[in-house]
Amino acid sequence: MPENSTLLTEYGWNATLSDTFDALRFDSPDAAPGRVTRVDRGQCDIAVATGTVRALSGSNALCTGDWVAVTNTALTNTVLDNTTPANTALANTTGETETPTVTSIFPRSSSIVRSSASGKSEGQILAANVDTVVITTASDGDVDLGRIERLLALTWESGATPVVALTKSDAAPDISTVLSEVSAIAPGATVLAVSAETNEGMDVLDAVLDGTVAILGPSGAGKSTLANALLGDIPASRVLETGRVRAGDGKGRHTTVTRELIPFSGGRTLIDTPGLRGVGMWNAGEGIDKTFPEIEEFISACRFSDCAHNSEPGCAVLGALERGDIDERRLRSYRKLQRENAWNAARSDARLQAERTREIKVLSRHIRDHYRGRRQ
Ligand SMILES: Nc1nc2c(ncn2[C@@H]2O[C@H](COP(=O)(O)OP(=O)(O)OP(=O)(O)O)[C@@H](O)[C@H]2O)c(=O)[nH]1
Ligand SMILES: [Mg+2]
Ligand SMILES: [Zn+2]
Repeated sequence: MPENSTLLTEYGWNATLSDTFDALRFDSPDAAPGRVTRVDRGQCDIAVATGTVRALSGSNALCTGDWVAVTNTALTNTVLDNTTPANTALANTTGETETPTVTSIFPRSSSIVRSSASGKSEGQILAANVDTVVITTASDGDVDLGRIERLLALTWESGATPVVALTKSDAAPDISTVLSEVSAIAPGATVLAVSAETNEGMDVLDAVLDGTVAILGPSGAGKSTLANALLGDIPASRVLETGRVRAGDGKGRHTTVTRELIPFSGGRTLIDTPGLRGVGMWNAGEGIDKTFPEIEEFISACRFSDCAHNSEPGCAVLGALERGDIDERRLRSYRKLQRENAWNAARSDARLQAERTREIKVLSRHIRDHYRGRRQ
């Protein structure tokens, strides 16, 4: 382990990561290990053993939670605590500036991916190396079961463990009904009613959170408020900003704008995230199956292996629906996520195909020009 690794330990540094780093360092012996705490516009904040540095991401597509090898951190002679914005470039002894730069990313133990909001055909990684995802929903208004199922599918697919937190339980008119409704659609996941106001359920929530914890959910669900409650006594400058919801529909105002990783008790870290507007399925087939185990159970019994469970003869899923073994809303939700997943997969295939065709065209033009050049 590098000297003075106490700070990194707060960010989750351990012996396994240290071994990975030793293997990665091969190409850049002066690099130091660090963890990405925030990313914006080609730059990122990285926690290293001596503090936090502002670094260039190099050619790497980084996201919050990534472990990286970064060069030029030795120039950070000022040890920065977490209350100061990270430094930019620092002058070295000869007066030149050398900006800390990420040279490589550690392989990710998990990544939370959704189909990108921009309509591009790639997935967007929301956070990396996450162990627990807290799926938040405010319990004082209408609870969107379909959205919880989406987030469950995304979480199961990532390899992280989901915990569903029904926030603002102090303001819920009937929390026990919400709790049983949501528990019924989240098989295998812990579902808790919590209040940052009265502290209800906060101890239990704290106890089930492990490793790197990402808090996801729509704007106004109370993610940052929950994060602050979990963080407990922290300097005022580190308290996350929270915002009131709209009076009419209880929607939030997108107060949080970056995904930020913060160390918290027990060597764990917390990632607060901006409110999610939409969560598209991306390569989430297994996650979807795990979200709907009572449907998945029947699929192998369908007559056709490519059964879409719509009207196909010999469909075991529709049989189960008729017998009342499967809930109709669940089946609709399942079909919707499956369709979306298949569509996004086809879209990315089509794009890869188009890219390949274009490459071949460019290549053949090069070859043609090359031979033409030789003939002249
Ligand atoms: N009554 C009550 N209100 C809460 C609770 N938790 C959060 N709120 C309120 O809900 C509103 C939104 O809280 P935030 O923590 O900013 O929500 P957020 O999910 O971080 O929202 P974005 O950053 O916009 O995504 C604020 O007015 C909070 O005071 C709670 O446990 N009880
Ligand atoms: Mg917030
Ligand atoms: Zn079927």
